Amino acid sequence: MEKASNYQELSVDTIASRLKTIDAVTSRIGTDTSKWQVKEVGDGNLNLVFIVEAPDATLIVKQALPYVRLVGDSWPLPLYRAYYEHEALVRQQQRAPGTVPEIYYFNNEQALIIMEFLQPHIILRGKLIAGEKVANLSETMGKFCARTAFRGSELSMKSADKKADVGLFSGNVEIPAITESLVFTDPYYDAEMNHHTPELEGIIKNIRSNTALKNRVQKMLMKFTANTETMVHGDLHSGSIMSTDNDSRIIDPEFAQYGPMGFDIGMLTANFLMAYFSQPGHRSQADLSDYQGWILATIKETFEHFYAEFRHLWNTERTGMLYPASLFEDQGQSSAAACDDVLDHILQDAISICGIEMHRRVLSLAHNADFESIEDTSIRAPLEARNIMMGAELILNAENIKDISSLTSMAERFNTGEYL
Ligand code: SR1
Ligand code: MG
Repeated sequence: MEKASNYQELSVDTIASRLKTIDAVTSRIGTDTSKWQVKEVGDGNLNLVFIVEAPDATLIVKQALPYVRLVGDSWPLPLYRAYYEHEALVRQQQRAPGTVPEIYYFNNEQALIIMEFLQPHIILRGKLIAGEKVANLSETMGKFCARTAFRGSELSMKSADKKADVGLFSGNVEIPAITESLVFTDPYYDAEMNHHTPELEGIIKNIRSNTALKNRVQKMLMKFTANTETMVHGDLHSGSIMSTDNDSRIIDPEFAQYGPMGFDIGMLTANFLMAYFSQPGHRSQADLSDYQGWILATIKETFEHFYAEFRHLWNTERTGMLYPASLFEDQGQSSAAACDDVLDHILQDAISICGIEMHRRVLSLAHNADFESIEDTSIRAPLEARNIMMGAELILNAENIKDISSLTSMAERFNTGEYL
């Protein structure tokens, strides 16, 4: 890795002069910079993101900042994270082809990735808030989670390659540290940067005084840091998915690391559930139950696609050292029960992660627009309370939730609960 000593932050005004000599750029959008239109559109918590539009093509230019954008330069963050994001994109493209943007150019020193502009895709979270359905979403996401989980693990990879990759990604220290504190720890005490809707005070006090719950969450954190089953996206929420009415792509894997196979699908489920619980703040009774039903069906179908694809890969691509055919098929014995067992273990982790993610988005620093955009806190707070209560149930009773229908039925029950 190069040292980021000559790093210079891009701006709308400097982008043309900075990019005009890069072949990967000019071969796509030409050399006449007077025809380039540049907009900064980054609305995430960490980076600069520019759209550079020219008559024949448009590019996305993403540059890491040396600090957390959401907080400011009081929270420095290493630029080397762009290196890991690029490495993660390369692996995701190999493991789940066609689901991530094509990369055109990477510059480590400038922490810069230039990639495909997805059009007419928009951030999925916006669609969920607007009540728009996305066809094929569950299939894309279920297959993405299954393919990246399976193909990044020693079910598929050669052990030496996988261990080398774990070693490589273990150099990315600061980004997992954000997840370790903001997701797993800060929600459960009065951490400095936390904030929450004032009406939730009583519920939050109960959550933070529940030692059984904190014990469970810390146990999951121990797994998150020690278990390197596969390369996870690491931040698979609805702001990391871009969709049209029938196509979805996955972006922004800068939180990638080796971790539990259930991490991504668990975090994704939490974000679908938060979209579900927040719906009464976004639409009238007339189309509420239809849209909420679609979200729950999406969760269920995402898992169905995940299971089907994982089983398919198990039967066709099990080339790693785990559960080798020599122990099963070559002996004339089925490995189907072993696969079911692995899937049960993934579901258990996913359920716990799901509950924890549901908590952190209303208790910790980085909230989501699903709830935050409901301005009237007397409407927002009871919906967030349902989300918090279900999150606690998921964390405390993960092992009793044996299938995804139990989880969606539970969501319907909490969706009518009054907790304030
Ligand atoms: C300080 S970063 C806060 C959050 O933004 C990212 O998208 C991750 O979700 C992280 O936890
Ligand atoms: Mg992000």
